[in-house]
Parts: sequence; C-alpha cells; structure tokens
Amino acid sequence: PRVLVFDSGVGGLSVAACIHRHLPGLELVYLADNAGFPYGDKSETVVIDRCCTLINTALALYPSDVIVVACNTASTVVLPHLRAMTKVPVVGVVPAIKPAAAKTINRRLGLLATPATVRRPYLDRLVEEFAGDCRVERIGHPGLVRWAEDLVSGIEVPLEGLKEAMKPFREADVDTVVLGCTHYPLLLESLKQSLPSVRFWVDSGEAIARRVAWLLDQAGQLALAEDQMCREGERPVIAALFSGLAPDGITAFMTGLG
Ligand code: DGN
Repeated sequence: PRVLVFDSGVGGLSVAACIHRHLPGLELVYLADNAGFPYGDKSETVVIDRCCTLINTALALYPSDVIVVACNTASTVVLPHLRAMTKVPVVGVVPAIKPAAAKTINRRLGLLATPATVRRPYLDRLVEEFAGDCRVERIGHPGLVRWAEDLVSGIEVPLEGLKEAMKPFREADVDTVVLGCTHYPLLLESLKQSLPSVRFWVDSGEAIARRVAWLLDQAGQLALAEDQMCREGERPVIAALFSGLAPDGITAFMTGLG
C-alpha cells in the first residue's frame, strides 16, 4: 500500500517518520508545496486551490491508498474540498489539544502554531471542545516554520530569538505545549532549551499514524503495511515531489503554480 504525505515544506516529514515507524511496509510519497511555502500567511482560497491542484497531480502520478495532509494550516480549511475531489480517504492533522489536556498537571497549556492556524475559528472550536478547564495560551509565530526549514538545510536555530518568542508561555507558566504545526517537532531540541520548565511536548504524529493504520485495516491492507520484512533495505519514501521543481515527469507541478 501507498500513502501520499503532503505539506507546504519539510514539516510533514515529522509525520512521515511517525507513519514509517508504525507501518514500515508502506510506500510513502512525499509532496511539498515549496513554491507556495509558507501557508501561514496565505488566504484560505489560495491554500485550498494549491493543495487540491497539487494533490490531484500527485495522485495521477502515484495512485495512493490514503492521503495525509500533514499540515495543520492546510487542514483547517482544505479537508472538505479534498474529500469532494477524490474517493481516496483523507487524513488531516489538528493540534493535539485533547491529549495535552489529559497530560497537563497545572491545567495550563501552550498552543504553538502558525499565525493562520491560531486565528481560525476552527481552533476556537477545538479549544472549546477539548481543553476542558485548562487555560490555553496561544502563540502564532510567523518565523518558526522558516527556522525549521533552515535547520533541515543545516542552519542553526537562533536560540535567543526562540527564547524571546516563547516568553508568553513562560509568563503563563504552561507545563504542556501542543506543537500545532508539523514543522515544530523538527525544532523540539531547541524548543526544550528555550522552555526548560515545560514537562510535556505533544504533537499529532502518533495519532495520524494510528488513523492511517485504521484506514488501511478497513481496506484489508494493514498486514502488508505492517510488514517489517518485505521492505527491509528498501527506502520507504519512493518519491519526493516539489512544486518548485520540475523534474522529468512532473512538469505539471510547475504549471501556473511555481
Ligand atoms: N507544517 C505546516 C503546519 O503544520 O501548519 C506549516 C505551514 C506553513 O507553511 N506555514
């Protein structure tokens, strides 16, 4: 079985890694809209258009059994549109407020996401439904995704800048932080240094991997996806597609998008 993992950039790799740990027999196709990065400052219409067009093109090249929108910012708006576009099951990612509310001891949560995710009404509903009696301090930071992208290119995270950005969490004395953007698990070591008093860091990777497993089980493909042996020595990511590049065969990725 094959799963298409989509994000605006490298953040979805944190999710792909989780899926691979759970389901080593899966083929993964990774699709990054690097020409459209970042999504945190784009309008809903632009994000919806780009996601649908790119995912449609990728599906034509690599028919997949499940689509994972490994981007919180996109998931807040695009899921109904994708589900109307294709019969392939779509898994979205939402900030893990419910598991965080189950962990926190002092009932103070920090929610770290992109500016777009933080201001969407969708997030208010999540907080209302799942945060219970917790106080939720939100940070919608415009720079963190860039720092995560840079880190993957070998550029160090500016620790002082990160400490400064995390000030509202220190002031609110949060003991649990929800990583509400798939880029942020890539920054975990630096985040821990900038907020040493935080006890729990919660992201959505495990929940997504479980959901993918459940969908494959429904389709009778779980045993194959879990198979440790069949792909030993093979690379799980069989293709990485970038909207800003046009290698042979995926020229369509550039058309009107790059
Ligand atoms: N990885 C995306 C998310 O989870 O929101 C980041 C989106 C972006 O491009 N800013």
